[in-house]
Amino acid sequence: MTAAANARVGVVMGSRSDWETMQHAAATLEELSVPHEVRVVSAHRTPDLLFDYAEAAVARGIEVIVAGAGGAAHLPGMLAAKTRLPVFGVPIQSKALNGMDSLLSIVQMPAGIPVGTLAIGRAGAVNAALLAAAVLALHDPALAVALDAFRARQCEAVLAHPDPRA
Ligand code: RP5
Repeated sequence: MTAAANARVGVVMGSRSDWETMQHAAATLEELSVPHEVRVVSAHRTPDLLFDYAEAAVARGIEVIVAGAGGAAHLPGMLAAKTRLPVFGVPIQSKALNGMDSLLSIVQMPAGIPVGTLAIGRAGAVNAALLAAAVLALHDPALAVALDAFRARQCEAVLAHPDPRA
């Protein structure tokens, strides 16, 4: 599923240490059978790779980018600056400031270059993947069915256990 050849979603992160959070984005895409790739691309440590990745993404067939970063989290914004593809940013829960640094540096994009910013941590990673799938599902009936089924399963799981003590 993660083969780069037919990837439609690029899941990128600033460091291997972000994988603990970003694995949840990949797992969600996997559950929906969305072809995706996973890459470490650092805005600070590998700036040229960042430019190359963003500039080549459209031609390689990537349709949406999910980008996780922590601290001074430039990665989603810089990717968005270099590609017209939708970019969804996931603030990683940093040790020093609990992810508030990541959140604010991703969400406060000046007008003109948007980054859709999700919640800090696992919830953001899962929801970024779901948003990416929702974008693709606009023109992919099979994926729309899979997304509806995902939501139905989630609904049924809650309704099946109404008593939190049980
Ligand atoms: C950011 O710096 C990464 O996105 C990561 O969240 C943070 C810390 O990276 P490491 O020092 O753990 O590699 O670029």
